[in-house]
Amino acid sequence: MNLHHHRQRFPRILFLSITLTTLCSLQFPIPTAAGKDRVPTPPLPVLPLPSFSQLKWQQRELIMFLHFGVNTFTDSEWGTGHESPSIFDPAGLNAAQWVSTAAAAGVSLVILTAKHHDGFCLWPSKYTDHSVASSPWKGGRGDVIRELAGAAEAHGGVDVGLYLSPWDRHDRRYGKNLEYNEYYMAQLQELLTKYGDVREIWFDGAKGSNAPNMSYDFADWFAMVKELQSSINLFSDAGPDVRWVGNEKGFAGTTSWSTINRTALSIGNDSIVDYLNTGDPRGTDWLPAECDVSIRTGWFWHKSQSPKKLSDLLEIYYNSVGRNCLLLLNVPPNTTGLISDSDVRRLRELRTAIDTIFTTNLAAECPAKASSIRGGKGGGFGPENVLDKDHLWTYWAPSDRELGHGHYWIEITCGGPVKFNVVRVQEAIGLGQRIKRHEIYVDGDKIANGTTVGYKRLHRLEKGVVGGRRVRVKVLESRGVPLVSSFGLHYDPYWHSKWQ
Ligand code: FUL
Repeated sequence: MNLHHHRQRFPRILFLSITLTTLCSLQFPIPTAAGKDRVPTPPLPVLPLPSFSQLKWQQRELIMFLHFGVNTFTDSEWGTGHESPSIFDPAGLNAAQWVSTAAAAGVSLVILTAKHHDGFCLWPSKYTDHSVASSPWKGGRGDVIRELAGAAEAHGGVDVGLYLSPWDRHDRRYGKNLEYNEYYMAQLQELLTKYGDVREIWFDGAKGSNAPNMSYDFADWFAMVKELQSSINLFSDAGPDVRWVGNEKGFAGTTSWSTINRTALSIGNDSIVDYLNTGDPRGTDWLPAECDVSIRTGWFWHKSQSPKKLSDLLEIYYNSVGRNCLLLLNVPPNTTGLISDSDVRRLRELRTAIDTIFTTNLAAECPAKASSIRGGKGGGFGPENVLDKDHLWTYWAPSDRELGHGHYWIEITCGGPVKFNVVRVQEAIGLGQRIKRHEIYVDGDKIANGTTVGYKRLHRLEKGVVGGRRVRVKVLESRGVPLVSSFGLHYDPYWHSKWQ
């Protein structure tokens, strides 16, 4: 009796498991008990995740720094703090020109040095007379921040950020902990309550070696900033929202994690620059890197300097935006108070170049397939998502069953050969940064490889233009399953590979 039962059950189990396997491999949406197709849920996020403000920030890609102040008039980079306000007289200052220059370059955020290390304030602060109020500009009634905020509002689409140097070479309170921290807090409060929305605030860690000892109350400053402007991003070497990339060349690491351990960071600490540059796949904090670099040699305007070549700026773009970083490009206004024509022209060229390269995705019409699909075809996670216009929330997700096998791939096959020299890959970072190692193949030949991808990874092909029909992105290692949100093949006419 018992034996008979066993014989009966064995084929049924076999039948059931064959049916399930067949169903899964056909990759149809998973049927529910009620017989209805179940829409598959998104995969679990891999922590940490970006905040809403960090995601908005990341999508800006290119932002602009405006270094402007007494140094503009003294031809120096670090003012002594002894400059007389009488030298500040940018007679033709026109913040609308700064904003329109930024907008034409595709920049959606401009960060102005409200106060640099010299202590001179570009707004009439109530807490010092070392400001525009003591200058001849507009008879002492000017306010550069008001001009910028007004111009940005009038233009629309360009947000304002501010830099307030902690190191102050002018103010006598500097070095007296309580007094200077109070002064700094009071100025922060002015800046964050008088000028509308401020989207980013820069806390610079620089300090001269002979500067008086001073211990900044960063924790209190940061807390107050968030209370006054909840959606602002705070930048410093150590975040809390955006971190320094560890150099001023505009280059992120070839490995570039937006995750890091904040407990390992401190402001103005030279020993952490490499860690800042690469981030940390085991990091418990989402703290993406910002690449700051100047369009000229110096941060401030100098008559003797001119903007970098377009090819250098493109190199910077590929090594920052193309490595999961935001590019903060400094374009310093001159003594007239305008961005010089040469810089305006160079920025326009840069925008034209970026648009020329990236507006057309040569893979856009090519059918895509993948190693597996979460929930099967029609479940919303197919590889076709990597070719749509959304670079964040529609993505290809492989089946969980693939987890740990390490052979995830997506592949596009075009009707005819495509000629390209740039490959773009993007991850759905809203669910965490995952990819640790990847390779790109064209018709079976490996043409590029790398570690991280993050929001955006650009491979400018060393060997120049490649022609092929089938292009595969293979993910060899990842934290959880990889989620690819966008993929592109592009042609960069400005790229002259040393192999060509
Ligand atoms: C540095 C400063 O010392 C430079 O003058 C400049 O402002 C740069 C962005 O940050 O730390």
